[in-house]
Amino acid sequence: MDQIVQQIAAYRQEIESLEIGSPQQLEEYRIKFLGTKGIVKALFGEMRNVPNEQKKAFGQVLNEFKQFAEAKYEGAKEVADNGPQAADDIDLSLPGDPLVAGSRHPINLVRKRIIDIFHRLGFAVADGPEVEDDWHNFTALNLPEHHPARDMQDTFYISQNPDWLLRTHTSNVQTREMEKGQLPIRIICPGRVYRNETISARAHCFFHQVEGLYIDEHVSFADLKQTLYFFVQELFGKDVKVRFRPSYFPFTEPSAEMDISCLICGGKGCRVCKHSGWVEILGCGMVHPRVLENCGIDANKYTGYAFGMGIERITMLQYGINDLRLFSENDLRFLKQFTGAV
Ligand code: 2U9
Repeated sequence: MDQIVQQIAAYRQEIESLEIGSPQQLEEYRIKFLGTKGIVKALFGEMRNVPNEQKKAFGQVLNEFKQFAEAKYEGAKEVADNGPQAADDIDLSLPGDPLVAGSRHPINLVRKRIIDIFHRLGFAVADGPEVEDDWHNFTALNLPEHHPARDMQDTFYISQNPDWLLRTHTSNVQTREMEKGQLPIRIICPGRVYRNETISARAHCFFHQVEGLYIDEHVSFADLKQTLYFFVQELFGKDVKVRFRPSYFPFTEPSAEMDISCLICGGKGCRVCKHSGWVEILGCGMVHPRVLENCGIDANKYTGYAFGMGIERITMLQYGINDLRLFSENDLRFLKQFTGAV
């Protein structure tokens, strides 16, 4: 039986490589393989020589081969009868398949709104690398060597080079801009940042920030407060109240966190604001003189302010979203809810 099975495999290859291009070739094929004196019929005749215990398996091989040979015939006959579908067979007057219009991702919606507001205040958008060296992400920013933020637990390092990492904030764009030495500087830096966090409803290993930097002569904390107050009024409406709380960041001195009155309860107290009436929205401060000097700027002549915010956090507040993971799961049931938003 092995010999016949090998023979069938060879016939299969022959059929596969056959090109049937004319009605005459089609008829020749039919006679050779499917005719009353054809190969398929002859193979079925071999059944009587096969031992009883192998008959079932052989029958299966034969049937599959027969179907294969017939399918080749039917396919070639279809082309011979109707010809291959030509371009002019297509009816262009039929309605097309509907194109479903996409929509902006909520993170990009809010990112755009933030950029537009700062644009009106004279801020330009600056961009920089997501794979950064230690200097631009940490050292220049007065983040000392043993600062916990540098720990492997918090930062993704690039294995080929211990000096490279995935930026943990977009501040690297500002340090690079400052090093260019063209003053004044008035920029915002939107972008993706990476932190080695366990993924949960409140944390992810990547998220998006917008940071801002203004450096010139005589820039004061009052300028910072007024700019940020204008920003939140534009974003959340004129009724929003702000408060600044003292804080600490290695790259700013003095430093503060800015809260806004809770958008859900209007400041009365609810679950979102943990019954305080306030929600934290960003961090800010005057650029530390050591950071200015690190980047080649004369700290006796120039001062500057900086601020940073997480876009996910602002988007969650604006739309009442309670799980950070929704932003990166590509679930259309979530994303479609932003169709039409501008
Ligand atoms: C330079 C100098 C100073 C940027 C700043 C913050 C305060 C801040 C956080 C907000 C939420 C990061 O996304 S978040 O976790 N940011 O609180 N960022 S001041 O300060 C700079 C940046 C660059 C050269």
